[in-house]
Amino acid sequence: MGWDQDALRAQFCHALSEMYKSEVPLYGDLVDLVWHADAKAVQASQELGGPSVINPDDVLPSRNRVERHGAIRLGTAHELATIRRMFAIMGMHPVGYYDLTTAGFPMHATAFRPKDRSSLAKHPFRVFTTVLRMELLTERTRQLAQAALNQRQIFTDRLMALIDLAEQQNHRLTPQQSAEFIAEGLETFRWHSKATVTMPEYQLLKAEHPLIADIVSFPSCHINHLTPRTIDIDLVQKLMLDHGMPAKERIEGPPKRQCPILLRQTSFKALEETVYFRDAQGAYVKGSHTARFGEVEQRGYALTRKGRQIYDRVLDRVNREWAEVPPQQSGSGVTYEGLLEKHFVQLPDDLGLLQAQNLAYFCYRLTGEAEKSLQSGRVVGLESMGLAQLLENKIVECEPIIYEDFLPLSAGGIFNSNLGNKATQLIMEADADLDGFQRMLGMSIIDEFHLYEKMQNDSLENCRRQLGLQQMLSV
Ligand code: OOG
Ligand code: NI
Repeated sequence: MGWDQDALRAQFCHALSEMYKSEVPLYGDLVDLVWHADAKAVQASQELGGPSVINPDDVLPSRNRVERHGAIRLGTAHELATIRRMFAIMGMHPVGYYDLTTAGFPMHATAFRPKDRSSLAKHPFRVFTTVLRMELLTERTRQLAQAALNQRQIFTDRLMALIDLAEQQNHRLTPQQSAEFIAEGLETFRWHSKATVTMPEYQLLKAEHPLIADIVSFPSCHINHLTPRTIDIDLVQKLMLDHGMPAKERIEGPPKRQCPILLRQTSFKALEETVYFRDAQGAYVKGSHTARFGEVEQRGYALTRKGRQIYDRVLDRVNREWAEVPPQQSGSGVTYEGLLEKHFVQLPDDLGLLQAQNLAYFCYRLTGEAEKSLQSGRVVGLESMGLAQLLENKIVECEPIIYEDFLPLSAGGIFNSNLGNKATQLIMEADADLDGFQRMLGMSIIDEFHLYEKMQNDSLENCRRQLGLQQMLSV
């Protein structure tokens, strides 16, 4: 078979998932549970009948069944730049900048993912990639972190050679090289229980922030979670609790809605695992580390900048009100979910309104009717119609575009639930540092809104051409 970047990405994701299942068996249980929940959700909707019946072929195309995201945490510019080169070979590019100081972490992030529609449709594997911000650490921790990070090499020599080779070959690998690339690439993400620092050093790092210790203390950048996608996250949350999994307290992101938006996430909490530290005599002493977990996500529609502003504002309001609910009043009937429901009415829960008010992104296409009419002759009066009328007259139809990215506050919630809710607040009056991130990365980050807008505009341009219209169509 010839070169197929999408297939390489799919194979890598599958291999990583298998490796993580063997490392963290509870993740395998979670994947099974998601399959079970999705099957149940489809069945329940079919029994219910009516317009909301889920057609498994629509909702669970091959993409949903294989869909995963993962997360890694890096320490240095060299690590970030090399990961960028490695992911590029699999058609994954840095999209979006996430400032995590807003959630209280001395870190920032991007997501490596496919960027065009056809690659996303084939396999949307994405990796949330966090980098430590050295300048935000205290002097002592920074020195320790730098020393530990400078002596580790998270990429095998063979992987480095394969990356060089691929870059010389126009980002292509032979089948033999692809197989090697997967095997060598997995090593970067593999778990190692032998720390590169001593126990006192680990404790020092951890006291400043548990995530600093996680990033700095080990010889690889172990994958810290993988996340299958579900069509019913509320059911998954319930099943996790029923099965006695250590589920986090609540689902992150927007509430359950008719029109799902952005991203809802939940996870089982990180497990405490045995690790070994070398002592002054070179002998290993037993300790423990808590970092690795399993997560589930339900994806909804991508919001425009305008829609996203409303989302951010509403969520901020909810969080502020929630922070004001005194703990002793937890029996007062005020729940976080209740606040979400109450305030999210500000964001229309109706496909037509989301479209008409330009709050979400859509792909447009001609209706079957319109295509037939066009084939049998000209459709008159088109020139005077704008997009709204074309939609109203059922000449054009639209479908919401799925959100392919992440949410910084939700990420913070996921991080936090894995820190035993100790939420160590460190420096954090710090500003975002997109420039600094891009310097470490060695290239610019792609703006996610730009990608959605382009998909929408391309689809509108297609409609325009098919209809033979002069003027451009816009929302
Ligand atoms: C990344 C947390 C962010 C998500 O789904 O929002 C994330 C991490 O824990 O390293 O994966
Ligand atoms: Ni995640």
